[in-house]
Amino acid sequence: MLQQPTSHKIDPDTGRMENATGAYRKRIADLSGVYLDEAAFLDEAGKDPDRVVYTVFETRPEQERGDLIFGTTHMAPGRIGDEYFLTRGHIHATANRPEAYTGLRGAGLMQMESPDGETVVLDVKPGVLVYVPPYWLHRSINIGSEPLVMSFCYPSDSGQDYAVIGRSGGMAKRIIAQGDGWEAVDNPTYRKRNAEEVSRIMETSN
Ligand code: S6P
Ligand code: ZN
Repeated sequence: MLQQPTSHKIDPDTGRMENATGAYRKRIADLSGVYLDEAAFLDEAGKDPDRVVYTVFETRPEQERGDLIFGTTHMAPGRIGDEYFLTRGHIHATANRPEAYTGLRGAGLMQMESPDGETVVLDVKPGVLVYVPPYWLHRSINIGSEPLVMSFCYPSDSGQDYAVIGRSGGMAKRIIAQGDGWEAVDNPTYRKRNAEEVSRIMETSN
């Protein structure tokens, strides 16, 4: 049976998307191990573990294949030590599935990493669409002083693999505050994926 076309008003201030089929929040306490400065993390988590770092509204379709999942991410401004608030980051579980993000409010970055460790960091801001190609790990970062709101859209059979980042000790770079701007510095806990790990990722495609 055919699905009916739908329309989804998005509030660029809050990221709220009408007619979403789901929503979830990530609080500071949910993000253990994501940030480099563990002492600063424990300090912030101790002050207010329920502080919301980001909220995702999404619409998941009825069809598991050949359809689109779309929604919004709203991320508060903030830092853990020198590191800006960020999403957990992942690669799509079926790794050759892409994604498109469009900035709606605020100033953000999309940090992308290829399986063999190349980093590309692109601005996400109102009027800018960032394309995350197949096979790239991705995470978004709020480098501004107001909320970052983005919309996203990706194939419904993508899935998310979060463990890939944990296994390599984080992503290759950390985005930290530097003067009035930001800087990408080497992540001291990063371990580059070996050839076998890279080919295992490349094989998770169909
Ligand atoms: C899913 C897509 C977004 C993120 C969201 C939160 O493929 O990239 O919906 O899930 O921005 O990020 P994360 O890394 O915590 O899932
Ligand atoms: Zn994704």
